[in-house]
Amino acid sequence: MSRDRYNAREAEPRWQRQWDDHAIFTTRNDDPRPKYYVLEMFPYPSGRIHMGHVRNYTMGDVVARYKRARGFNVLHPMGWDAFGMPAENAAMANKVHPKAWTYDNIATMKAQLRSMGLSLDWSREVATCDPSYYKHQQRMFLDFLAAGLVERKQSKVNWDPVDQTVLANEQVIEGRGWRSGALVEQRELTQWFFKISSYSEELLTALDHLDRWPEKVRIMQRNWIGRSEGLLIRFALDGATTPSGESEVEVFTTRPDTLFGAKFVALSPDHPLAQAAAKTNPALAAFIEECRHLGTAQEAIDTAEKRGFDTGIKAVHPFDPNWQLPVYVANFVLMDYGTGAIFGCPAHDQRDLDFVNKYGLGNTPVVCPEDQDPKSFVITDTAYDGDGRMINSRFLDNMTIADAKEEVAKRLESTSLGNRPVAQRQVNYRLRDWGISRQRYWGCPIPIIHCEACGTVPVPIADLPVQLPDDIEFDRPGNPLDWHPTWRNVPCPTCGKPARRETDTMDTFVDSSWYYVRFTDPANTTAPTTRSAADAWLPVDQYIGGVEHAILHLLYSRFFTRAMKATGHVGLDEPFAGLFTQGMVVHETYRKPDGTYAAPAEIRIDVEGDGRRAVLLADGEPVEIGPIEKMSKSKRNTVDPDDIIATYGADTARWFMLSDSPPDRDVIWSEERVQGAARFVQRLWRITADVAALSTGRPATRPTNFGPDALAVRKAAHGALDKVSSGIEKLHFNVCLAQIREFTNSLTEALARAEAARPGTPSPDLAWAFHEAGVILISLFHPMMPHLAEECWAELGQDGLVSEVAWPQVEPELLVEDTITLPVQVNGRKRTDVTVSRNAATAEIEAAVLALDEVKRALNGGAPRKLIVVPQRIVNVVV
Ligand code: ANZ
Ligand code: ZN
Repeated sequence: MSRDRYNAREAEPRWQRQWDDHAIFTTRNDDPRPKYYVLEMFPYPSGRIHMGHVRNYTMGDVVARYKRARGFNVLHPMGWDAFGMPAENAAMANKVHPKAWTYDNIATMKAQLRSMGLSLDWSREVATCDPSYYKHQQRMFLDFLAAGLVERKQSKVNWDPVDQTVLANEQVIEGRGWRSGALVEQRELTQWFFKISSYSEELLTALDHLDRWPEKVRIMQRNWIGRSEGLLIRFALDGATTPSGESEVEVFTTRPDTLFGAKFVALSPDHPLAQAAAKTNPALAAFIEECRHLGTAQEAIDTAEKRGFDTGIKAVHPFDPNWQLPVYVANFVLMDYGTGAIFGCPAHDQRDLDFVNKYGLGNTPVVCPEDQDPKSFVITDTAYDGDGRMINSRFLDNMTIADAKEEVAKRLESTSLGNRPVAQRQVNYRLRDWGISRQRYWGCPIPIIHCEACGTVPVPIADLPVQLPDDIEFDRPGNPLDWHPTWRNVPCPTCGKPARRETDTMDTFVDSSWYYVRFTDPANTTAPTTRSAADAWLPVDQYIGGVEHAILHLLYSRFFTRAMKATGHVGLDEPFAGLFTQGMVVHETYRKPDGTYAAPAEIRIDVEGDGRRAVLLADGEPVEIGPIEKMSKSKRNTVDPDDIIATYGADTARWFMLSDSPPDRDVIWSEERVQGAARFVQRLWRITADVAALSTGRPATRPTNFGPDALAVRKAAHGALDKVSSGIEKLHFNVCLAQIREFTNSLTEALARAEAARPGTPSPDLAWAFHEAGVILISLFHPMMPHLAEECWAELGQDGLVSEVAWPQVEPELLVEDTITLPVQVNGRKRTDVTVSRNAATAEIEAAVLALDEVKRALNGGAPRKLIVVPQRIVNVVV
């Protein structure tokens, strides 16, 4: 062959230029073909792409290229989630402007993405830090505000004392700020909120219809929304024990059945009754102050030691006026859930049990598992929260939990305290409103002006965008916008008097909550969306990204779409019809004798017998091979996509990423396996050359008959085509790749056989079949290795670009693999063939033979004298 090695380094940029020159990935909104919107989660412009991006974007690209070949008008855009703290951190550390830092990173990463050969429509690129993007976000904030979906309220927030900013609960990890790692404090601040909690029920029930989402993600969202049905119960207080004659406290419970196991009532440290009691009780006041240092995050509260303080107040059991319960203030009771007060039933709630075991309040089990004897059933260290029958519960005894809940609810609903029922049913959600205020510079300014006379005044839409000032200093902690000499000073839009701008900017999760909508018409300068375009393109048919976004980003986007619908910007509720969460890219770690990590590029692996040994390239010192972990800078186990692309080419990297594991599992990066992928690239190149050589003499039109060799080649090709097509539809990429390898093997063998039998000139039907197989093979691997595919396509003498060619059509007849064709003889002479299932019973074969025209003619209406079936070989009819 003329060129026996495929040179990816030379070929890849050449094909990328071709695609660009022909703008073949630019998508038009007025294209009449059916639409398909495939989207990968857009990157944060951190500086360089990493292997996680390579994996994510390769998967999306396979889908995009496949759907395009299947005749869809495919939208496959890319942009930048470009606001956020790292740009400010870089500004503080390196004296570079966040904007310059961000746009430099975008330029670098865009070049890297281009080198991957992704079929993206770059004409729709957006960066969320661009005023042409955030202008519309500000507009929607104002629309949401007018629609009652935004609220300004005092709230307790997680305050990161190092970054000097508010953190969402989710940004607090084990009591520390997600970026700074500083211990989080609680502060009372006035913040802007999106009222996501108004949609709790809807966001929950709609999950049932997201049948192309992973079940695990739906479960996580369900838990996050956290719906619970329960009872609000008012406990009377013994007036003699309360600070100023308070007469009752209301609790929320999901387990009213356990009321007879109650041992105490507990209040949140922020509960008004706790506050009132603290006024005259300095020790209690000190305890409450201590609780303040715990974050507002659920996790911090769950993991902290359960502590309480006995207020001396006594509550009265709702079913027994002579039964008093001590009232504690406890650190595990949240003010913003339920009523901020609970009754504790230690036998059936672990927190309550930990609590009573600490304070010596004892426990009484009231639910007994079916397989236990109620007389001997005791609880010591582990609460029982399973099913069972009621015990120790007076009129509830022997009931199921469900019946007991109902009985308690009924009785308390019809008993009164004061002149209201003691209890009332209530549904609660864990989901809190979304606090979006951040005290940062590099974010979307909240378009509000504060006026002493008029209050909070929306910036008039005509004045948008409220643009970030460029001249900004990062010389002290806090919000740089607060220190700007002039930016905040503006006249009030309503009264004209001097007023000041809101200096908080929006949580960056807002930016990523609607970018997929903006992609449908990013050129619209007057409105966030063009309704016709948004409605035509949405929902995203296939969204692909990391499972780390399973809760927040996806939930916020689902809310945002609904809010955009309520304000007329889109016409649908659910933005992502199909969701796929890919696994991570993981790699071995290498530790030097001094405990520091070595990078993969710094070591060499020697294989000795069945063991592997790592040594430092520099000095041959041994290095310990550590566990396989997610690629991360801290463990230095990263591999730079640029290096891989430079060494092997993008196609090899893409192929490897898809080949080694199911796409939802982690893939272990292994240099040896990457080399395997690189060898396969060369193999495909050689096989293309062989196909080209052996198919030159093929007939111009499709032969009507194919001999067994040609038929076998065609069956292999169509079988692979069928399986790869359905594999891509199901995103089972690794299965597709295995199919392509298998097909390649069988084609290699067929080519070798043909070459051995008739060097250089196979029969015309076989030559035709080889060519067809070559076309199918290239089409099949094109979505994964597009550059190589273009090169092979040209080598095979095909016209145009394979990126623009239609997906081959399967011929279903060729998929019937489990049949066998037997010659049929009549009185010793072959008359015809019969095709039957390979494992057909003799009677079945006989029936099929008797139904053949040739045999019927020979029998002339009579029965055969003999009918002999030689299994797998031949059939003889004796007339
Ligand atoms: C008595 C009880 C007995 C409870 C028992 C549980 C088990 P979910 O399902 O998450 O809604 N609770 C109520 N308000 C609370 C607050 N502000 N802070 C901390 N805990 C609170 O949880 C509801 C249960 O959590 C309620 O039911 C209450 O304890 C507690 F065997 O009431 B339960
Ligand atoms: Zn005013």
